[in-house]
Amino acid sequence: MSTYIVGDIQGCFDGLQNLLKKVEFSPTKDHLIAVGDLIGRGTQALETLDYLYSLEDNFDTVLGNHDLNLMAIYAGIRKAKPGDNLDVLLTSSNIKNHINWLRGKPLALMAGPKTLVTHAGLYPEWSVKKALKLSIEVSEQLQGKDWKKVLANMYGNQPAAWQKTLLGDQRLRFIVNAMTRMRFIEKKGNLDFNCKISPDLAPENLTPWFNVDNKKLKTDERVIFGHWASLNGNTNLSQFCALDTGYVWGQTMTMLNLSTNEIYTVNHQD
Ligand SMILES: [Mn+2]
Repeated sequence: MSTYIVGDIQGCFDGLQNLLKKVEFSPTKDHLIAVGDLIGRGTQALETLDYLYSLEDNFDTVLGNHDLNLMAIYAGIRKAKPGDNLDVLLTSSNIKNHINWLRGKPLALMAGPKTLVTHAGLYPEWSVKKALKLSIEVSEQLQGKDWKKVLANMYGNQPAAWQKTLLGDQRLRFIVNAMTRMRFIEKKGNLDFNCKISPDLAPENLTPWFNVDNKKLKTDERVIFGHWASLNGNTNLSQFCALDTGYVWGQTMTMLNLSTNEIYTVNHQD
């Protein structure tokens, strides 16, 4: 049995299948974990969710911003943009099932004893344990009967920095933003939501979250994440593994074999 972690799929079912073929993935023996953004922009959203759902207990995922966006569109809170390519999925008879399935997925999970997976990364003031605890806080809300209200209150860029004393919608919004939208951090721990480019090209006042010293992260712990295609898989730190390599943008999809640390990629074929 092998455990594989795949970067952002974003509705690119063919790319996922090519990658699974490459590693000779067994849907009954192996385990697949996704870093979130299962759908969004790619044209095979329905096929992707149907397939991942069919893997049952051999599949796990964390939620990404696009997955939450899908839930919000289904709930009538957001309007789908044409570029989201979600219409076939949203009008399919499987959508209710898939939404309920996604509502049960966490923002953070452990892929191994020391390996945290989240969509965007680990906010530098949080330990792995703290991130897991905060993920449970949000999951409880998403699984509760008021989940649509929770999603409606989730949108916004404030508060920009974490404080333990945050409560209610503000607390939830920050946790969701940090785990699903974070890239750069400004001074004082403020999340920046505008800059999506590679760190080499970014303004000086912005630091990638993984370059901000995290005193609560142990040296033998690892964070695996997606979301940031312009990193192109590079953090230059072995502790932080970036798996979004921009397949939906015509680049590559990346998969990590957790047991061997081997990286596999497939190119986008138009
Ligand atoms: Mn994302």
